Amino acid sequence: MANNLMVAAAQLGPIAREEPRSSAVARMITLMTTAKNQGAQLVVFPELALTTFFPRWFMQDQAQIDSFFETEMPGPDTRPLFEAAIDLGVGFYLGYAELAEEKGQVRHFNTSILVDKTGNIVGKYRKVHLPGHREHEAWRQFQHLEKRYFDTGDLGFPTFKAFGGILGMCICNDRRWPETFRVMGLQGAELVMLGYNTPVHYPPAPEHDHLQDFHNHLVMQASAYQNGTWVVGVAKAGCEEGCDLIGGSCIIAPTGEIVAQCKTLGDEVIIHQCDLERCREIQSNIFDFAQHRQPESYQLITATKGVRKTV
Ligand code: ING
Repeated sequence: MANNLMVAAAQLGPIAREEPRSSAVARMITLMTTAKNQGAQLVVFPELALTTFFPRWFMQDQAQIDSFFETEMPGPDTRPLFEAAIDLGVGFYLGYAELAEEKGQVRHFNTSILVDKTGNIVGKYRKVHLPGHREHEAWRQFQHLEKRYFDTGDLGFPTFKAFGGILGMCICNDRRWPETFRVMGLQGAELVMLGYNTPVHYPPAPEHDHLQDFHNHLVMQASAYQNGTWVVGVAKAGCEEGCDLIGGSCIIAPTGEIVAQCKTLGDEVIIHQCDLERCREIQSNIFDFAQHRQPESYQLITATKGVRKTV
């Protein structure tokens, strides 16, 4: 018995540093409307979709840094997106920079939310794997200061019962770490959504620049297959403030097959009918965790952060 969910990936082209949130929101409403017209029930937007990818610049003035963050969600700039979703009757994943005051502390997170078709936030995730560095590194063509501007996500990798299935979220660099998807796989995730901002040029290893698109799909396809889950990966793409970002937004089946892929580096919608029941083909067979996993042999995975040589 199929359990179909029409999912759209709404890729964004570049967002200029001076582009107001209202402009990014207007572009996302256009994409959401296009997706709805093609039958979408759920629309996935990129990571940090409201502003330019600001970690590419070194900033010291906290007010300037905080200008890229949202203090409320929805807020005045994002409410139109929520209202459009309610009018259209679609849900969405949104990546944004979250400024939170919790237990008397101000925290900064690279966050995503899952919003249902009535405009309720039914899920929140805060990015765990923060790539890049903390201090200005002049040798780099551009900075990647996520470790400077964001706190490590403190919500783990939760899953959410929504849209008729078990859904999970992660963000960008998280997709490169198999632990991300396995933790959600062990919760029975059937569809994992993620947004990304991935530069073509990777300063520490420029000899890998030509492999960025390959690595992007490699990790998402492997993670989909190894956990028997649908994966929807959505780029902020194109040349953004002089920095080339990869595209390659795609929808991947639990078999690891890419079933839909963006062809441009701009604002673009792709859509696919995701039968969540197809997860069973993998989760009840080759990756039936209860039948085949041997956790007693995996203890090192959580016992140590870095390499602990045994020879
Ligand atoms: N961006 C990049 C990503 O993980 C990166 C950082 C680029 C890491 C290229 C390795 C190679 O896709 C974010 N925002 O995490």
